Amino acid sequence: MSVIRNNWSREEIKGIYETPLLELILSAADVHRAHHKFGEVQISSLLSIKTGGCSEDCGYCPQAARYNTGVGVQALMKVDEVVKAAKNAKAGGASRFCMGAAWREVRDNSDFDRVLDMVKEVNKLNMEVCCTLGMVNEYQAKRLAEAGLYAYNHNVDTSEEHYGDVITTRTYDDRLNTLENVRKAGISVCSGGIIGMGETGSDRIAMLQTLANLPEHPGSVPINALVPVTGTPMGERGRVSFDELVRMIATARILMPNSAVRLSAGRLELSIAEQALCFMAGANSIFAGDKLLTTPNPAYNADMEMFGILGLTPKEAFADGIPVQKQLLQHEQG
Ligand code: SAM
Ligand code: DTB
Ligand code: SF4
Repeated sequence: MSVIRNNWSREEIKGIYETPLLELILSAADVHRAHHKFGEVQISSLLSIKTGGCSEDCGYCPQAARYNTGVGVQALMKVDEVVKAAKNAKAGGASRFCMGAAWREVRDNSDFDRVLDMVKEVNKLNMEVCCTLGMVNEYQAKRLAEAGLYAYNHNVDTSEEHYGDVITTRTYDDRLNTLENVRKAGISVCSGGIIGMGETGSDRIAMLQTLANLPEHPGSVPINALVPVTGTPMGERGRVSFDELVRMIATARILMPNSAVRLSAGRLELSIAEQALCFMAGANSIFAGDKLLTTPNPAYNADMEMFGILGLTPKEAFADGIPVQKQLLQHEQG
């Protein structure tokens, strides 16, 4: 077992990140085997509950109102439609259900009340419920926790240094504050980033340092490869090569041994062999389903075929323990 540390230096991380690829994969695989059931992969299902029309200027995002990407605006979904989607996801083997909204931040209005109802209902299906709704304050995080939210996704996206080249409508500190509010509410933090946005190797190392030196390691760390979408400022960028993705995953695995490392956006471009290297290097979670939020993802059947070929098994919900809030809720419900 590796010691869990929150004081990684840039030099140490650089040393790991720059290890020759196969050796890096082997080291990460050792850490992975010591801390997780090898070959067990969490299937998360993603649903965009409110799409497009977002006020922010995130340079990668097809849902920002200011970019002409062809993504239409869709108001917040109804609770019963969401529950139906969650049931379908569960039937397909998903143990986590993540609801995403194209919001800058949560506001205390009837839409938020509806999201809280969605959380309560999906929770009853015995799935790990996750939301990604933009910034939240302490009080909103507490309300989400009380509704039974298991995890909250809010990515740091890139390094603090590179951040201003990607987003100008909110700061890196805003992001870290949201993560702190989520952590304090007892919700599992899900935070990672995107590679392929013109960042340097040092930026990637700095981003991993930010994540690994949080007061507690995030419960899950999504590593996204940029999906370039025409109309966004990053629409013409090339795709990252698989070895860069593997290197990021392996380094994240070594720095944060207990976290789930999620091979997130960008899988459509990867062969099964390339994904196999990602799983070897410590990835143990994916988003399954034909669509991410607005962009395509591998077909469900193709993923199940990959699970069969590689001998991967879906991870059960709550295998890492039931959070305090859910225990309280279950107690109340008798
Ligand atoms: N609006 C909320 C927010 O920004 O926190 C939640 C939804 S937002 C789409 C969630 C995350 O999706 C972003 O932080 C980013 O990391 C990721 N993402 C968005 N567009 C992407 C793209 N084109 N390629 C890869 N990842 C992307
Ligand atoms: C995360 O890190 N990746 C997911 C999830 N968290 C919300 C989103 C990826 C979105 C890719 C672009 C799209 O489909 O709109
Ligand atoms: Fe809005 Fe989130 Fe997209 Fe940024 S990433 S534009 S906040 S939906």
